[in-house]
Amino acid sequence: MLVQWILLICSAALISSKGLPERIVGGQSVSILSVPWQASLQMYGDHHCGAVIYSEKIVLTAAHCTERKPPYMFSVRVGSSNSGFGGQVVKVSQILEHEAFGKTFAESNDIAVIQLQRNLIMGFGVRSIPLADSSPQPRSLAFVSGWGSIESYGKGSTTLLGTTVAIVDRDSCMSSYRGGISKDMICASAPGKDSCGGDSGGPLVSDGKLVGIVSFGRGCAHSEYPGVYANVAELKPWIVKTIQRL
Ligand code: 4AZ
Repeated sequence: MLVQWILLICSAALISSKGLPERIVGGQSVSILSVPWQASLQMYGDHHCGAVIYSEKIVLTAAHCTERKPPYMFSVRVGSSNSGFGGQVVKVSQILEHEAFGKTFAESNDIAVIQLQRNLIMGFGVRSIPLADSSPQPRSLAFVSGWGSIESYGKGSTTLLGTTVAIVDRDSCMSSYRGGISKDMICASAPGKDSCGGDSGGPLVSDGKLVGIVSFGRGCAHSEYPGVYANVAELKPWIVKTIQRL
């Protein structure tokens, strides 16, 4: 009887500690049904980075997630709130990274187009998202999601997390990063909230459009360093042209 009580108390403690709102960084659990364009880019079957569903055959991610690695190492999981099981898993057939990735700064043009071996079955929890045509205004709210760490240098989360951040104006982001921000980047932050390691390649969505792809930052939720994202509106001509080449 005593053993049962100890077990019960231990499991209750475990469950309640998992319920703490210390997710993505400063976020909460979200269902794939509310961010159905979110995908997990897997390397040898393990979550490696986020990705975004563009169409049945195409997902987008960050170039630093695929950097020079061959397609056979990768697959994509969609339609599941958990990065380790459920939904659909489809193998990658081709990866095209931005030719100017890492040219101006280490993370310039941090975007790659991924073609899948077979079509995704679209439906509940599996949907594409349109690309933004113009960059959102500073202070616009945007939602970022992923299976990344809940703190700087921490472990990834197996359940999907998300949080709301605000677009930061270019000049103030420039001064935070001492000029290392190019036009193909856009910054976003909120006190105690941020994307983090393992969220890279995932979506930043504002007003129903994909405005950013998680790229980098100094630490996570650091008050002086916003999260930096590939600026989808600026990169849209490259994305469209590259998909036509596939
Ligand atoms: C990373 O290492 C990473 N705070 C991604 C996003 C941010 C920081 C680090 C933004 O993948």
